[in-house]
Amino acid sequence: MAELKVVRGDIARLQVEAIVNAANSSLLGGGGVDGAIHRAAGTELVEACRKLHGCKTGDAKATPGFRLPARWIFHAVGPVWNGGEREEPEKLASCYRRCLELAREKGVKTMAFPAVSTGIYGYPKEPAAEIAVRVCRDLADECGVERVEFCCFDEATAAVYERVLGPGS
Ligand code: AR6
Repeated sequence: MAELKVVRGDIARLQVEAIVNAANSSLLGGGGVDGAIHRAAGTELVEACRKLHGCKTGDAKATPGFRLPARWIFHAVGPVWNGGEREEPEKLASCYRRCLELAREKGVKTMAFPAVSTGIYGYPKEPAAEIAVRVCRDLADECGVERVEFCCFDEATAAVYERVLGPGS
């Protein structure tokens, strides 16, 4: 069974094979975790992203990690929260699923996700964490992923993930 755990801090510094970026559909950078990843990876990242010609909501695309410790960055585009009736849960689940599929494609065994969509995009933290954990529990093993780290930037997000993951997380 894959290990699912909570870690605190800046995802750009994590020693895992792939980190996930909470991007927007242009893939050309932005604020939040996207800005932090672009700053840490260096300007080659935006050049690589430009060649991908954007990404639809619910999908994800891979680039190298450039100056990051991680070898890969999976750029996922989460939904903007609009009250929950516009397929936001399905689109968020699809982001996590696509990142696990990219992990399988690239042979990645250790990866980290930020809390996609829960910052600027406004998705409520608790239901977002429930989706993240459910999709990773369902698919990590079949995608060959042995460890998933949920990287939480703030204490409140970490507490939500710890609750959702249950004792021992
Ligand atoms: N490491 C880990 N988590 C972080 C970091 C970091 N360095 N920085 C912020 N977070 P957000 P979204 C957390 O807003 O809601 C960008 O402009 C943050 O506290 O980064 O998917 C993109 O270009 C929150 O819990 O992403 C898009 O336009 C989580 O990461 C838009 O924001 C996600 O917050 C995407 O919005």
